[in-house]
Amino acid sequence: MQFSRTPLKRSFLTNIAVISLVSIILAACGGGSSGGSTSTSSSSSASSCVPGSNTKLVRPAGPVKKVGWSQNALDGAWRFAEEASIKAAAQSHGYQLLPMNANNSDDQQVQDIQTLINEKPDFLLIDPHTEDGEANQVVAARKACIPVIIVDRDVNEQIDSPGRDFATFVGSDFQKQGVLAADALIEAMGGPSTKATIVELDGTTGSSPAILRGGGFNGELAAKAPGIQIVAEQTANFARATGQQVMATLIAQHPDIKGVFAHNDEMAIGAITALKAAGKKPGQDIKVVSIDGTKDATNLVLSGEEYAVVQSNPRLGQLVFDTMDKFIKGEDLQAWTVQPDKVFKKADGTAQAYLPDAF
Ligand code: GYE
Repeated sequence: MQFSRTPLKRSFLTNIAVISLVSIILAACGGGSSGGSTSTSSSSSASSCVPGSNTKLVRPAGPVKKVGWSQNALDGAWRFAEEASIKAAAQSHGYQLLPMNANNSDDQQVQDIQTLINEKPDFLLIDPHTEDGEANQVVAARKACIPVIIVDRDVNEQIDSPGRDFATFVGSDFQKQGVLAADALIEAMGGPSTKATIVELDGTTGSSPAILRGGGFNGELAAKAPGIQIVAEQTANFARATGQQVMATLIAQHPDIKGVFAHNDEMAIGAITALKAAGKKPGQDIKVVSIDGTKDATNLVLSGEEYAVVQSNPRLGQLVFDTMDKFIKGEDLQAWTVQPDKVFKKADGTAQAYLPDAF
């Protein structure tokens, strides 16, 4: 594993530990009646907030109208589905959305968030490209008295704290997705006592799904099936074409591999194309597992070329805006508002049942 961050950072246990610690601190300060919340009595109203020097999370002063939305990219089925879901939910909640698209660039996203802060929205939603790239902008929004929800990908929580710099994180448990992907690949390859080699295609370096999916997968594989060795691990930036290029090189270098784990469906689809071009039979001599739940990948599961797809539901809009409304009303939020995910395979009928919902 090339990532230095602990793979369990975003696990439930960690969150429970964070939540407990915050509860203890709140209780010690005489505040915070309900356990498990982070953005409670410490948050004040934006009306009494002085932009520039604000140190606490604030709740909007009046009715919310304008909501800023900083999207890291619009480059594949997952992001298009997420974008559509955010836009539809903003509309149904009656908010004006100010959308920005950073095209997979940290520099662009930093600028986008600054532009949104200058627009003085009542709320800001940020889906960060990487954990570190936009972390200072979340602090900038807090200083400017603008409440933030982190959507889908997390920020570096050493820099940004839930309950101080942002109200909550709304998204999936990426670490768990990595564990589920490892379990599926172990099963596909013949069980925990299998001896074989595989390769791993990483998502965007420094992004929370790449860090946590990789960590969850590697930890589970080492613990459950130590005879399955990852002989190469390389980023393909969550992109189909790059996945194809990288896989073409890796299969030439490691022709005997029996499995591929791709951090997302797009890279798996590219990898399957490259494997076939190299004369391999994905689904027979090489098993492939990936994460997302796109229509294209689900169809590959149904055709037998991919073994399983772990869901990462991009339709976060309703949950994001419902959570925002709770915060606006003064309710306490969890540090992490989780979206549950499933596994889709051919053999048990789950892929077929899921297909009509695939994006
Ligand atoms: O898996 C990928 C997208 O952040 C969970 O980003 C998301 C990931 C998703 O580009 O397809």
